[in-house]
Amino acid sequence: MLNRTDLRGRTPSPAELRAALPRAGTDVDAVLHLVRPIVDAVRDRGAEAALEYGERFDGVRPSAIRVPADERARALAELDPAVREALEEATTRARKVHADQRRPDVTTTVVDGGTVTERWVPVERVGLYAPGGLAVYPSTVVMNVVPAQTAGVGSLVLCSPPQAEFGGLPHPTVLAAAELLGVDEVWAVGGAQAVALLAYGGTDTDGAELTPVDVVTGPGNIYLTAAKRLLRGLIGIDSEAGPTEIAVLADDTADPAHVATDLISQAEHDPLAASVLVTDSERLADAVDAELARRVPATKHTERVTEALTGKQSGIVLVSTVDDGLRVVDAYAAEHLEIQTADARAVAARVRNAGAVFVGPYAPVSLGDYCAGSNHVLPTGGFARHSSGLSVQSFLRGIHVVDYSEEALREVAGKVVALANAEDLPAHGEAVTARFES
Ligand code: HSO
Ligand code: ZN
Repeated sequence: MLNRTDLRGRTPSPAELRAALPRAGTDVDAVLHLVRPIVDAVRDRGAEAALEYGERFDGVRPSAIRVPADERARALAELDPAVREALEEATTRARKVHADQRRPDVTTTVVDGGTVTERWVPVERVGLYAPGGLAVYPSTVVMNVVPAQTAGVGSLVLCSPPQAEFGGLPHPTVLAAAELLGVDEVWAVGGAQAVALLAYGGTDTDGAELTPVDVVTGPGNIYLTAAKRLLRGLIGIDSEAGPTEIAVLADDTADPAHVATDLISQAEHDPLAASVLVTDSERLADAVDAELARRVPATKHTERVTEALTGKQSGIVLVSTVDDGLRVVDAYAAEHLEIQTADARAVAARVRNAGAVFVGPYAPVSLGDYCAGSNHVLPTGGFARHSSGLSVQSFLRGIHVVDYSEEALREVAGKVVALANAEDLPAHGEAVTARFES
């Protein structure tokens, strides 16, 4: 059922590969003109405008943006104990991994009496986004909150769209996850209007202050991404997230049922999700196709899975060797890359571009989605060539602290003056020499 691209016997350049590979063109620029008026309205009219857009797009208008504390406590009390236990396990594992990401401040002694310290300081206040839409994502609450808390962010706001079914509150599992993790505030607002309200702040319907944040992270639809692009600068953002992607690099040793179920698992997110198999084995390709034909009609979300798998963004890429396959997956730079080959560890160690790599038969992407300890907010659309997934680092700034003694400055004064004069900025040099005029 998957489209095939046959690259056997060809040696395309990375640029040619990128053009030849299946990929959805999500054109964020194309919706900027729709999102700009929303952002402007929220800037000018705050919560009132955000609620109007919520009514239009989510079909419900909560009485206030900020979710009352008792609603959060109730959601947690009513949460299925098995889900609570699973969320706690996911959180514990994520905390373990993210705690190890913390970097110590580093002081370098450049010369006697002259030091530069890189001091890692968390941002003050962040807005985290958990999407609604086709599915609900309490796991995304974990993946956003854990690195922010581990970084030491002082104040956390979680935004999630209001749900008509739940009287204008975000989904109860999202509320429960926020409560479990100790998020400071939850706002019932989604999409572009959520990003704008986080960036500009405003006054809630009950007169309470909605204080702006410094950074907004978390995945969402194309309109939310467009709002992040428009507001970047006023706020910091994580990598722009598009529809989810899985690439599997597999050879003849892979189990076709594993490959097929993993391709289906990510296709389940979105009709625009991408599932790509790269293999040097036509036999495996045929077997995976046969598994898909059998499993897709039986899966719960057949319709969106079928749309995703048969879309132009998904497919099988046939290559001559696993080495050629590595070149293909590097050019593709998938959000998630599974290596299901002989000696998978050695192959995985050679991957250059991917949001996250899953090694061997027992590390499916859905393990990483929930309980591996790794983060699942990852770069999509080829952004893995230049960006990382969400981590503690996403919430820290490295501040250079420069500390020089009189002697250390005197020693280098001539060099500063020479460079300042070379740039025709003599006042820069004079700021140094003035200190040594008696
Ligand atoms: N695969 C998604 C994350 C997710 N999956 C959440 C299930 N729930 C993007 O990495
Ligand atoms: Zn997933």
